[in-house]
Amino acid sequence: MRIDKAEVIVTSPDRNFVTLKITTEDGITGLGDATLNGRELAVVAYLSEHVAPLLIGADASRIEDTWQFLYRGAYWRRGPVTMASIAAVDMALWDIKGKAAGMPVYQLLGGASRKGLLAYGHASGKDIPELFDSVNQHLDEGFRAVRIQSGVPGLHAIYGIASQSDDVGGGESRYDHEPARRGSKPVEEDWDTESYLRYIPTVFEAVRNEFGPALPLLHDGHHRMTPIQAAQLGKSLEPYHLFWLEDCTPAENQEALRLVRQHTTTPLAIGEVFNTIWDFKDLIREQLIDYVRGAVTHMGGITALKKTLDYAAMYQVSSGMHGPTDVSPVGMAAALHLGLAIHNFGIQEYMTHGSRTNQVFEQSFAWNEGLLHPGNKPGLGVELNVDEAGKYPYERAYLPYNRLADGTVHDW
Ligand code: CS2
Ligand code: MG
Repeated sequence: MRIDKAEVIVTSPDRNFVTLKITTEDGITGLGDATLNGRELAVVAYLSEHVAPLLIGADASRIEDTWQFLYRGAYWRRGPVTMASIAAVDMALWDIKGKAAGMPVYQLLGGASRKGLLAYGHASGKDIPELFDSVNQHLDEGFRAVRIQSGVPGLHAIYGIASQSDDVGGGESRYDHEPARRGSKPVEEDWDTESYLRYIPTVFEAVRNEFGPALPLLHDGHHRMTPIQAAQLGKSLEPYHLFWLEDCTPAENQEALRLVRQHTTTPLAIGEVFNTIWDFKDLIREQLIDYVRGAVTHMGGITALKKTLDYAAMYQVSSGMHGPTDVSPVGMAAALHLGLAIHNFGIQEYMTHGSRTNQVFEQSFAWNEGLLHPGNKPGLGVELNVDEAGKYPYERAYLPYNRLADGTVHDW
């Protein structure tokens, strides 16, 4: 099954997406997601200039060997651009192998370990009434778990509040939050950790009082706290029994989690910005996290993330794959196939894509009673409508950044 073509397709229906399309000499096609939010064109260059030429004539059936060739052969290993590029090739080859075998990818990964994947949605609000509306909307849509993000009095624009982002281009307002903003410069947002630490526990108290003790509630600290602040927040949220507290500290300083663990039993999730198993190894081995947040798109593909999750299983650490709108429908499909097959599945993030995106990417996953299923089409089950994609050329967009009241740049 020789590779005949490797095309890098950039489209921007509701937001920018980078997709690798590999075609074999027998006409079988495979898709891979290589979207790196706010840095999309760097991956386009890496794929088009350095990887695609190496794939022509290669044997599409040799997934592991191709992975090792692209990882070790690059000499310069790891990092978000390299690993998103390798991920796209890996996903496309699994898609092709599934189509050639006439099987959905999860069957190649060992078959289904469950009937569907518990998923959480992004509930948010500038204030409590708006937040309650958002939770109710997600429950009405069938979600059985929700992430809670709230505005903080005194702060104008903070991460995760959908109603702030009134336009993501083309005039469509979204309930789910799309952080990247089209434009020539990133938007500046404000932040103050002390105000946040005082306010967020009161939000969870209100949500528990309103929605009861059983609803799984998640929260994203989005890399903004020092280790002791994260320990404080984890402790103050214990009465509300969170499913997880995510990205409580910037991920580079992994020892920070030891201090957080010493002070709180709130479950911890981390890793959406991680790119290889090496980023997770010590955190998993030392039981410093409970959920692996890596995404197929940013962790070097299905091949690499499966190895990381198999390692995590030895330590009873579960998956919590990153599934925001900047993971394309192809990356999402790959996450669903992997999530269905592994034993240590925890939960899947599920931000719904926009209507134009759903026209560009024809998908076959199912959403039923709060559970996602990848579907049973051969391969990953997603096709790219090239003509539709061609209608939406790339538009420069950036993730926001933060400044504290004194002007200091802070983690966004
Ligand atoms: C977030 C993301 O979904 C999440 O957990 O952390 O929305 C994140 O901000 C974006 O994916 C960044 O591109
Ligand atoms: Mg996150």
